[in-house]
Amino acid sequence: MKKIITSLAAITLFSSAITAQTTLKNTGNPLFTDNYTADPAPMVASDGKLYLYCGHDECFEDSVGFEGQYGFNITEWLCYSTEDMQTWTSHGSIMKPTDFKWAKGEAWAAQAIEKDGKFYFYTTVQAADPLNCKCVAVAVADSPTGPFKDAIGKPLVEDKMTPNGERGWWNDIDPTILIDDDGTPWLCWGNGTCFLARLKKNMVEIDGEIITLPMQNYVEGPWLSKRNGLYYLTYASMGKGSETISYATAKNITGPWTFQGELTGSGKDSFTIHPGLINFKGKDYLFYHNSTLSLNGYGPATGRRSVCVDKLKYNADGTMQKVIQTEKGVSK
Ligand code: FUB
Repeated sequence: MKKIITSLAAITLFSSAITAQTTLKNTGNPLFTDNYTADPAPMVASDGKLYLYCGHDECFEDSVGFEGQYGFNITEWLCYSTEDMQTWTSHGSIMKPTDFKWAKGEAWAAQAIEKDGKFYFYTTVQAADPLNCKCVAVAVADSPTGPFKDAIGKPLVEDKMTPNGERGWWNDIDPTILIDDDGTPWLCWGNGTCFLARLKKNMVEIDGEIITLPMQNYVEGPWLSKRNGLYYLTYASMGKGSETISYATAKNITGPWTFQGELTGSGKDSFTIHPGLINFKGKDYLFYHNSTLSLNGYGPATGRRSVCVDKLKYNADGTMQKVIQTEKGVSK
């Protein structure tokens, strides 16, 4: 095993659930080898730590995924944290899709953000009857590691709110959240179509119209960020047979957006790739996933992905340099 679990650091009690925290050393990519992990979403909290949220890929032969034997089977979201990118704490599961009473499963991509001492977790689930569609859900917690609870008791976005999307009931996945300099929260999401909406300052209601952002070669997995007054929309784009990461920039979040090309190639052995950009302690990083890890006798597969991280560099004009995916990652 590439990484060694160095200690059982703590046992934390949250709402009668027991979460074992383990400490992991960064020895390169993939970053975590205690679990299969996908759709990385980094967040820097006011406690100075970087928290990394991801889906727990659990596609195994005896557990058929909802896209077939080697497809996705993602039943919970995991959280990891670090103070230095070298030593990571695994906090285990922070939420399951079925914690949303109206959902029946599928822990697809998510992103968390801190506002006024609360942590908002925007995520994707499959709604149960009568909706039966992919939905954007929102949960809230007092701590970055939960416990997270459904914030509104219903979907934040459901299929009937996005009739203009080309993928129908499949549209409403992969939310990304940005709080603008004036305090306005913006939510962006979508598969096949990239949707954008303003949220009310309470973080849990759409404020006004849902618009679409034309993005070249767009598939899914948008990630909103802002740097030096310039907005960035980084997303999974269609490459040659598998996804790559591309990005666009804009002076106004509602557009026009300028396509800036590919930021990465495909994730090794993975059809999907999913960006998560963060500036942490003055350095920029791109999180993504590939499928190179063999764990407990199971090899790479569509539904057995692993989070990776590499350095991200900006040019003087604000464009990003192409990220080369490395095995060393940001390990020392
Ligand atoms: O993990 C399930 C889906 O795969 C995500 O929602 C997409 O972004 C893709 O990574």
